[in-house]
Amino acid sequence: MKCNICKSKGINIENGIYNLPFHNLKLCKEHYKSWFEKRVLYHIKKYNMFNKEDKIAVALSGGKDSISLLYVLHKLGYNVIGFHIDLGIENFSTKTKEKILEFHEKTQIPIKIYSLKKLIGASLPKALEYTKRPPCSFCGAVKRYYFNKLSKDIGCNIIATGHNLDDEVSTLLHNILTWNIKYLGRKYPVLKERNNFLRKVKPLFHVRNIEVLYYTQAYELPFISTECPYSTKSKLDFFGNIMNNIEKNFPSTKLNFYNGYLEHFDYFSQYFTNHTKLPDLQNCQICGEPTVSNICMICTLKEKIKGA
Ligand code: Q46
Ligand code: ZN
Ligand code: ZN
Repeated sequence: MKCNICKSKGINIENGIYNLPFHNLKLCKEHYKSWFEKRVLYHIKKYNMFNKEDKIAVALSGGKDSISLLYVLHKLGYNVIGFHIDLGIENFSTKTKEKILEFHEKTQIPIKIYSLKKLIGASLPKALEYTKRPPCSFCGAVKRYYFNKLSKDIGCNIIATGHNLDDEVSTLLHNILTWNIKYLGRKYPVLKERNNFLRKVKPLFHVRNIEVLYYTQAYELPFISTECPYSTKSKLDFFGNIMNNIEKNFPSTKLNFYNGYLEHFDYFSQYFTNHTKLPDLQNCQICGEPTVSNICMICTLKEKIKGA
């Protein structure tokens, strides 16, 4: 195989050639890096996600996607900071934190690590005893609250997450099959700021899983590859496998499927706005964050934990 740009030769990725059949491209390591970075930049600009004056908080889970996102945005010269919440899940959280610190040592990119135990008075496993919500739904709500609040506290105005094309198409397929208009009307790669919620963006929405993995390999970026013990990814993996099978027979289906959604987004968004009454938001009387009731879910939880 030869790099399409510089014509250097290799047999496979170990020999420095990245084969990207879905783009009809073969690239050496250096050209892969610049190709990846240019594409991310192109989509940031095309969707008007942010610019060099913005301060961007990257929600870091420690996995390959969020690690790559933080790295690529930093390489592109954006003002970024990584945010991680240590959930206190035995083994898993310690290993994740170690990888994030290793990444920081290697790259010197600024990272803030917060401990859930310090923030709410309990680790995730302990806090789950105070709720009936499924672990990931509860954990997602807690992280959303703190990413929003803590990012603002240190002057960030954008939150970026590492969702990639494979994540997006498997959730899209699932939500089309269930006609979940609430999802279809709101999952654009840019979710505008409103009511004290920061703007949220997904700069890797067009990048395949494998391309993100290649990027971490090209720069030898450390990341955690074990799954969180509470993960319920199996359902999404099921839809992801369906998409992989379709793509095998009909290359580029994933990208076309997602681009089709983006083209029709205004239609879904209009439909959603016309048919759904979003609850009025107010500021929590304790912490000031947006909420549907007088006291937000986190402040209520903290009170429960304190009183236990
Ligand atoms: S950390 Fe939290 Fe994930 Fe673990 S409990 Fe679920 S949501 S799987 S990204
Ligand atoms: Zn090359
Ligand atoms: Zn509150």
